Amino acid sequence: MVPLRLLVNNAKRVLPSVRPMSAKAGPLVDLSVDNEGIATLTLQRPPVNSLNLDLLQDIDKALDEVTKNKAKGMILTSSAPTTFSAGLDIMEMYKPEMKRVETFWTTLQEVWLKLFGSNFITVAAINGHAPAGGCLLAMSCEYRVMASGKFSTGLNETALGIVAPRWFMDTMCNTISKREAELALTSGRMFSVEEALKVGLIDEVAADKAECVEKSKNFIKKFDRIPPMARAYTKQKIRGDALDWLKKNRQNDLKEFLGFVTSPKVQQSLEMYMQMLKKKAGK
Ligand code: CO8
Repeated sequence: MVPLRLLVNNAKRVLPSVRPMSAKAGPLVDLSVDNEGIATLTLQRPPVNSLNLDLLQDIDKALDEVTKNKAKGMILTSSAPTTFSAGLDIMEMYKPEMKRVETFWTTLQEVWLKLFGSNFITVAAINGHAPAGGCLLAMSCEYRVMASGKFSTGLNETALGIVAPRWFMDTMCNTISKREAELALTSGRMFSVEEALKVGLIDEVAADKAECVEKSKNFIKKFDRIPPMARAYTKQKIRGDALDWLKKNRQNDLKEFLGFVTSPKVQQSLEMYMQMLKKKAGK
């Protein structure tokens, strides 16, 4: 794996005239920072950015880089034309090798803790479909701008016969009302862009990806006059209960996931679901 590199992002303060910077961060993600200190983390695992172990590990490293380089904000987006992320890679959970699937889940936990709990400002520029784990990533950010189109987002686990982990639910309850979250989670509801906007699952709609990114930057810039420390502490306090729960229950959560993923019934559901996806694609 190519090591992540992130060019210095404090160019505005130190070298005001320096051109916008971009660093190829690795094969599965791209990390760039503009001269205003806004990082863009682009998921680029074709075709649909399904979150396998390698992609999660690259996201994890990229989040460390953004923290280390003190970017003031980060936009999370995707290079795929019509998908933000298809969620967890089902192939990681189908007939899994135990050591790998364990690392897979603990890496997902780590990514969530870093993204949901980041001190820097986070915005998801959702340029396409964002089901399940894709929705989790988007909801873990502080603000969401979604491209208009026939896209959908939501936590569909229940519809697949899966129970979303507690911290997935907490993330949704942090985004929309508990009442709306309960209705959505129990029915595995997928929201159209318009529905997502209405319920507050996304904050703004944009015409296309470029406008998503522009609106995301505008959101980050709104905080230019807010002292960063006060902002970060406030975010930490509001998100504290959910973060503390996972920090204290990581082992149990892993155990629960491993029990789930090794159950024959779940394996059967995953197999049927993969077949359905392939059939849909006419393959
Ligand atoms: N994992 C693996 N492969 C996938 C996934 C996925 N999540 N999604 C799509 N693919 C594959 C397809 O099978 C297809 O493969 P191939 O080219 O070999 O046929 C390829 O990616 C492209 O997919 P599509 O043709 O479907 O692409 P579209 O652009 O038409 O549609 C969508 C994009 C809308 C994203 C569509 O692919 C889709 O709906 N995918 C499934 C999304 C989903 O339901 N994900 C759920 C994953 S589970 C999860 O994230 C949380 C689990 C929590 C576990 C909790 C345990 C306790």
